[in-house]
Amino acid sequence: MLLCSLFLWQASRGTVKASGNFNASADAEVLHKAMKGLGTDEDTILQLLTARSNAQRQQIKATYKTLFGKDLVSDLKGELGGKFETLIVALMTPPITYDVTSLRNAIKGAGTDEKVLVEILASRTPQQVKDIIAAYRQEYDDDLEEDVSGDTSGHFKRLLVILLQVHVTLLLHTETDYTKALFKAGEHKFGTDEQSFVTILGNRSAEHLRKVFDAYMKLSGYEMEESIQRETSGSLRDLLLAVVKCARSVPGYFAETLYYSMKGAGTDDNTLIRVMASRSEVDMLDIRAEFRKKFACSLYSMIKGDTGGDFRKTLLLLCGGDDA
Ligand SMILES: *[C@@H]1O[C@H](CO)[C@@H](O)[C@H](O)[C@H]1NC(C)=O
Ligand SMILES: CC(=O)N[C@H]1CO[C@H](CO)[C@@H](O)[C@@H]1O
Repeated sequence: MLLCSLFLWQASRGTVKASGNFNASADAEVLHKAMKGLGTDEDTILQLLTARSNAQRQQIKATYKTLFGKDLVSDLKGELGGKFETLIVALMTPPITYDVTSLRNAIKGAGTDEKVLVEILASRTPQQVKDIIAAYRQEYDDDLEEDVSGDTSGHFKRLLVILLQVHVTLLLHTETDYTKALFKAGEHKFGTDEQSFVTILGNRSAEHLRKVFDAYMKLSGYEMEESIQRETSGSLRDLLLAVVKCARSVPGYFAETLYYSMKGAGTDDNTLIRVMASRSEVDMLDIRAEFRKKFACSLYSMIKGDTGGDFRKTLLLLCGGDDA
């Protein structure tokens, strides 16, 4: 019941929607024509793909293969380049596969891209995490938890592993017990008992965690975020903050993530692409609303001012409108 209404709610809060009179063959032909001969009609490609749901894009890909004997994504890669290509390929990838690929690259690349681990594992629903673990095993014949453990350390690793263990029993204690433990962990003691933060925040019920935050505020006089800022550092701090922010509001967390990906000199294109591609069908309308509440400009105007060309145009279509 809850899952069902959550799903309906999510499905209706995206900016990208399934096209009403969809014809995969017609779309495959349009894309083929846009890539035929000399030069590429980028505008046709980006207009068409942002006006289809991810599921429809998969149908276009299959039909393209049947009609032309070629892989649509390979053809797109051959014609496009740079961050525009990365964004289009992201849109062509099914959501779970996209998360799995992002995690794999974050772990297996040179060094570990902790940002990607934090963003995906803190924000996805328990069911999505389950699907990600299964798809990761199927795709790479590896265990995601083992790979994450092998690449991280300390309490950061411990909380990531807890977030991956979606099957563990939740909510055994009352809020008051938790809050007292947190308070003892964060504010009463000299130094910090990070283990307590990690264990308590690893309990994935957002509703439960929000009650804990309220009780914590009453008891300590501090917001959870303030205590985390003061008592922890580095990747662990980033992960704890992401978990707290996602428990308060997932769209709010992504609004901040998008803002900081574009703020200051240089844009974090990978984060911008990942969030815009993965949330466009889920909760982009809510992200825009949260963005407008938190910051002095709209998401639309910030994207417009920060990037250029076909890449910018595609992002603006995914954003789906301005909020003055
Ligand atoms: C879909 O498009 C193809 C190619 O343009 C066309 O031949 C076919 O009749 C269309 N199908 C429908 C149901 O409109
Ligand atoms: C995932 C997680 O951290 N679960 C914990 C939730 O809280 C109970 C009670 O403290 C723990 O036993 C669980 O391990």
